[in-house]
Amino acid sequence: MSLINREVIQQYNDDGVAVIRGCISDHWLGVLNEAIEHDIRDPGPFVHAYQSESGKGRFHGNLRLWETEMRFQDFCFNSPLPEMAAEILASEKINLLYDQLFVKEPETSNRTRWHNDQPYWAMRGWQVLSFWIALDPVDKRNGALEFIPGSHRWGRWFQPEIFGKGPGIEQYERNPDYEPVPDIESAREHYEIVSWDLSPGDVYVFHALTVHGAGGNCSGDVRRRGYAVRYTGDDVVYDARPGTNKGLRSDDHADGDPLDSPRYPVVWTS
Ligand SMILES: O=C(O)CCC(=O)C(=O)O
Repeated sequence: MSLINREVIQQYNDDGVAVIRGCISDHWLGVLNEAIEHDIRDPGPFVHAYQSESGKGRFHGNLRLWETEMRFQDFCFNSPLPEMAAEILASEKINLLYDQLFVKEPETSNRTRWHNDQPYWAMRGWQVLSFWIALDPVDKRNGALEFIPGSHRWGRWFQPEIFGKGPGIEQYERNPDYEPVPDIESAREHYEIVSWDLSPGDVYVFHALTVHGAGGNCSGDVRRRGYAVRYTGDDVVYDARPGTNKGLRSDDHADGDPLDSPRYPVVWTS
């Protein structure tokens, strides 16, 4: 039986982004809630504590959480997401690329800059997506994600830039094949921009080249916890090009290698 309805898959293919309502069960939301609160109190090794731009609130980011926290690992491996990824990507197997946490507490004014994800990642291929899971009610006021539909097919790779300042956060190497991200925020009227309000358990699913960003959390009392899990399909291999996030590279892979390994485990096969 199919886990995803056909309209969602069609919209993902056409627009590079779709919403899956009620995707995550209460059981898994409970697991994630506990693991996230634990990570905020006692962060895993890849934490990036972005400085709050307003001096208020807190922007807590972390990645590769599943490698050290078994509750995240259980979710990334055993929730319905790997099989959903296989259906959406029409892939025979699914690898876990990595997972990432974005917590904007109330009054955290930091925007998430417009970007597309694939330039940050040491892999190439078309079959790569993210599920972004809402743990709180999300709307424009507290930092709902915004997307440019169809931008996954622009064929444009934008130079990665840091999301904020903070201890240990370094500028990215320049890659001459990348182009600077246009100033979309100042020219919003020239772009089609879509966004959806989410309830806890709803998910944005989007292609790795879809351009997206988010506002700050302007709410005085509603948190905005988003947990993203990135999966790849059959056509993806390791890519050693410059400009990617060093923390997401692997010392055990050479350019062109299949990802399959403890670092990028196969989490589903047909
Ligand atoms: O949650 C955010 O603010 C940003 C999320 C994002 O950029 C991503 O998941 O790729």
